[in-house]
Amino acid sequence: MSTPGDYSAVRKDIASLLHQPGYDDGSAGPVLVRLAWHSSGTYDYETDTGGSNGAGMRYEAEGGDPANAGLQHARVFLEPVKAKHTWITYADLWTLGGIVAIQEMGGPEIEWKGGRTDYVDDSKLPPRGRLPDGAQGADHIRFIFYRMGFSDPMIVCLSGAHTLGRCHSDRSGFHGAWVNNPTRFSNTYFRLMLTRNWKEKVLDNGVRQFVYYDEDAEEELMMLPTDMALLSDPSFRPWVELYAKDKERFFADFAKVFSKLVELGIERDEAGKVTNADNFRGGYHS
Ligand code: CCH
Repeated sequence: MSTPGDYSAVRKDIASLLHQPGYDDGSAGPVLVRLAWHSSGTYDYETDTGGSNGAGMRYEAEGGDPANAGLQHARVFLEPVKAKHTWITYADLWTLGGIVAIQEMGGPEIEWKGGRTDYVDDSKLPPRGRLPDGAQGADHIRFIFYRMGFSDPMIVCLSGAHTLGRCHSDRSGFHGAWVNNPTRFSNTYFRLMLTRNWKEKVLDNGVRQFVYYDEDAEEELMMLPTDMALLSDPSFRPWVELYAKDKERFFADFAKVFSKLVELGIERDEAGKVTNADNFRGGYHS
């Protein structure tokens, strides 16, 4: 147990659980990043519903969404941290998990503030279908991300997180990693997207993706149809080119846009205190 509000103690414990030799590429990092993103990425500006407040993935309505398949691994990895620092809300823990993982995997430092609530407000529950479908194209990505208030450059920038982790046939139906060093945060996703000869492939399960066989790594790398849409769309593409050649710019922009992502639906006063969380039922708030 730590002092309530001691987020640095929580950060340390998250960092020390990332090394998971028996899991995927040996790190819990990528799936923690996906948990932070899917917690937040259900937000809809117009109706002010969804977002990380409420940690809705604990319940079947949101946790059982096929788009969230596999994220129970991330939640299980974080459970010992919650058991030790009982004062932290799941909503804070799941967003902080992604932030710490990115930094520990060599990515930028990202601003993060606590205070999210675990109180589930039924009127704020997101319907299913709020998260993007990798089988689709540019119109779909815009529809999903504009709803959260992101612009075209921000969409491209956020997509750079696909330099981390992999697709699992038993979770999304897609298969493989985007880069051959998927536990290191970098701009490799953009560089490979531009420079490799991606070929369409239909997997045995009927799912369509794009692949390139990397002879050095002796591994087949992949891109989703939505990833390839960033290349073919004239408004997205210049940003792919910029981030491929300017790693510093990618890191700086990513830090800003990911911190915006985890703040979706969180209202704060000037001192940074959350004003739309139920303090009595929602656990501790600093
Ligand atoms: Fe993603 N992502 N993502 N993604 N994603 C998948 C895996 C990861 C889409 C689809 C998929 C973002 C945007 C999109 C991560 C971070 C981000 C998978 C494989 C699919 C499918 C899931 C599986 O099988 O396990 C689509 C579509 C979009 C947008 O159009 C954004 C934004 C982020 C974060 C900023 C990370 C990390 C992973 C790897 C997870 C793992 O378990 O290794």
